[in-house]
Amino acid sequence: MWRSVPCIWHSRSGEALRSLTCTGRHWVTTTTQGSQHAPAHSVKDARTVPKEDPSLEEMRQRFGIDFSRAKLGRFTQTPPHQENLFSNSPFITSYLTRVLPKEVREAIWPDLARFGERAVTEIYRLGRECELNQPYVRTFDAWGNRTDELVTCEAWKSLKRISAEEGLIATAYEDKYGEFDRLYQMVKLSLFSPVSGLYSCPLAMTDGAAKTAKAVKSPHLDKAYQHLTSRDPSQFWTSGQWMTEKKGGSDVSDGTETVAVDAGDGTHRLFGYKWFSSATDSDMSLTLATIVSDLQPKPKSRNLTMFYLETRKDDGKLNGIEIVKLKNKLGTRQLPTAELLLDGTVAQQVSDEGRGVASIANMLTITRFHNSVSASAIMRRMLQLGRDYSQRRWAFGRMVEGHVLHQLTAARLEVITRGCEALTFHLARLLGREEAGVATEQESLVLRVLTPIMKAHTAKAAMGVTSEALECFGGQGYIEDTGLPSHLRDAQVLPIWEGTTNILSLDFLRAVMKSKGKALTALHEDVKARIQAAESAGGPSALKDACHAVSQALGSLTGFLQEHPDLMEPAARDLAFSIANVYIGSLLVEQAAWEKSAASVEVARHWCLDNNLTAFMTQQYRTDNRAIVMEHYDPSQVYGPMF
Ligand code: UCC
Repeated sequence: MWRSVPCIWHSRSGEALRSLTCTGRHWVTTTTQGSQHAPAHSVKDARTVPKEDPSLEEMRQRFGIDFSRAKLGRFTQTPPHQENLFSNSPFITSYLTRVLPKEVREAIWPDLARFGERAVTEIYRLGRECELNQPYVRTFDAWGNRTDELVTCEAWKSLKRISAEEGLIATAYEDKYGEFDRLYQMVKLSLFSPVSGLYSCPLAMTDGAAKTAKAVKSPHLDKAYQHLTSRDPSQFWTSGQWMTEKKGGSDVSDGTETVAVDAGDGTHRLFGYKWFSSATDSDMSLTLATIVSDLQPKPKSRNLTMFYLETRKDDGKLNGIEIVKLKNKLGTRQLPTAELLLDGTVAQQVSDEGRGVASIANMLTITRFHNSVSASAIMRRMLQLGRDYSQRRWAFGRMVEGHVLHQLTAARLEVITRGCEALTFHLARLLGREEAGVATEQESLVLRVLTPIMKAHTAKAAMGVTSEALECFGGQGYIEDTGLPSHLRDAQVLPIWEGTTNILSLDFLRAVMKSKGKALTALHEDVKARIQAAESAGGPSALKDACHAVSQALGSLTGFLQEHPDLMEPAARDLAFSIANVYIGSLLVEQAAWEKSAASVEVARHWCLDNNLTAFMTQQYRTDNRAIVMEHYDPSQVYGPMF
């Protein structure tokens, strides 16, 4: 481990002035004045020794020069190095090896390995540039003309080109590998997402729009579909998803004020205010509005319709849209998110009247997948950086990676991350099967109920893991120049957009109700079958306890559901997380039973045995929780609004 290569500095005349050699415990610095001893670890990496030309010091002394840089010490820390997000990712590579047919694996593996490298080299640099050159709006030109020009950096534009070239959307729609297209795309997206300067967000909505266009089959969306799924950068379009309004963040159906008026030429004109439109530079958007007419001048409640619009007219001007302002957000600042006024925007109706939410739900499903892919990928990225750094950072007499408490902390993060990867990529596989028309009814039910649960679970995990992983860098994790803190800021959006944790927990319940309980039976059968298969596969005996723990947790989940149907709503969140835990347990056991490696078995055991897979607080659900929260709150004793 010690670098004992002597480092010899020369004066201009070539005379050796100083040498640096390592005795094992100490570095010995030999100068014209003698030798100094320093602990070896303080200069262990030759790159950490500043190489000032010693002839400068000689000149200072010869001519009595008083000017010299202040000494800041000798040591500088080597930064973390980046790994290939695909090739060095233990779960993804092993999972794909298990589930992909040989011919598909051989066809896509080189592309994923190549893209994994491109991601952490070229794309990472572009993403960083987007973080440093954030978008802004030039509302007026110098002569007072309203322009609403959205200015994005060149790197942001390059990321659009790369997204098309790499087929980051197209891959899911080309039917090249049938039921595996979606999985291939999602794995590729996971390599892009954590280094992409948040270009992953416009791609999420673009993918959602492509899926919606395919599902709703409106002729008005044919052209859009071609653009959204193009690999040609000159043809490739991105899409917005303008759902959020001031009154309707989560409650879209009751809070949407935008109205649509029939223009009599086959189009509608939209009037409204979209409060949170991400990727304002997109070429098109899907949005919701209530149709009004002379017969129905007041918007009918909960009667939303989906519309398609192109953001610019043929002359390049905005299509009846004003960019009122860009949002000042906690994170995701690379991403132009705006408040938009729609003032006569030309749009095409692309769903039946009143079927807006049901139609745009196609988009929600896909963007929720992207959320989970991003969550899993940000965790993987942080763990990769952290493990490399732990090999370069010396503290308390050894490298950080040599401390047992660090090893345990990092292993816990690894287990959580693998669980999220297992859930996300397994569901991506089911989504691909459904899209290819080969999913069983059970698989479709599982996919519907687990999609919101997956989004909720992975987003929360990403916050915890990213925060903990920053600690692995000590104070440097808090310093902007390292590029690390933005990961935590950006991760905080994951539990918020595309449905908060409570909204998703209720969405899961609604899906269960709609299926008349069949979805829960499907989940139960799925987990049971996976555990039975793992047990009968004769895998490592160390997995027996893990299988048992999952089966027991499944029993306690079923028991709770049977005994307390009246508590579904207050228990929705705990149910969602318990189901995620149990399902992930079954997936990790399945993977370990096949892989049989010591690490995969330990991961499954950590997950299944070291956590309570289910947690129901029956007493809490019945408590007057409002009374706890509102204790000492008196609305007459407040001091006016904040801001
Ligand atoms: O726009 C945004 C920013 C974009 C940024 C994207 C980037 C993310 C990627 C990150 C990568 C880095 S954020 C906008 C986000 N907004 C939301 O997520 C809305 C949250 N609220 C909900 O999810 C609500 O549950 C609603 C709006 C979906 C519920 O509204 P309703 O009207 O109460 O809905 P209903 O009555 O429950 O359902 C209406 C219909 C039903 O179909 P039918 O009528 O046939 O029975 C439902 O089954 O819609 C169907 N439906 C669904 N179908 C509702 N939810 C779903 C679903 N999740 N999947 C399938």
